[in-house]
Amino acid sequence: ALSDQEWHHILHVWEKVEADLTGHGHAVLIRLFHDDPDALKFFERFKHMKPDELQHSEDVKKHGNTVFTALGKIIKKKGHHEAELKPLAKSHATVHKIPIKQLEHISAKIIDVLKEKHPADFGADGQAAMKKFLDMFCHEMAAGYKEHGFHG
Ligand code: HNN
Repeated sequence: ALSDQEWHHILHVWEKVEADLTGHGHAVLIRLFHDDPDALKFFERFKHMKPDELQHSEDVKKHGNTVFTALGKIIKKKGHHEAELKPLAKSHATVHKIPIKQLEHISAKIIDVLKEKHPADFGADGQAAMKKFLDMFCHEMAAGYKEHGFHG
């Protein structure tokens, strides 16, 4: 579990993120698709787009907002996020079939983007706390996946 101090660090940088959830989510997705083009194949709607199209796609922006809105809702529960996580584990296991590796990849990109966009509000302690949270998130998603028989 995370300490109050760790949640404080995470919520502090998240306040900055919320000024532009779409921009942050979009930046993370673009980074993910650039560094790991395999990630694109999970998106029927994006998988034929070239880098330049991805960069300008309203649909990719909208999905960035979806992902970051979901993440924010979980973060704000400060560990009491069962009700938010369960349906996500179910849909990502049974409908989207997203391997846990992809969740781990995007976690690393989230930290990279926050480091770049908020150097003053996301120092070593904040980065460590966010990593701990995202590791926990991936771990709990993996546990949820298993309940649905998906071992991705
Ligand atoms: O559960 C749902 O299907 C609702 C939509 C949703 C949400 C709230 C999705 C989602 C979809 C459906 C998009 C749609 O219908 O518009 C798809 C195809 N995801 C994907 C695919 C891949 C994917 Mn994710 N998600 N998501 C969320 C919410 C959060 C969320 N998703 C994630 C990753 C890493 C990938 C593979 C690249 C992802 C993460 C990390 C999060 C954050 C909690």
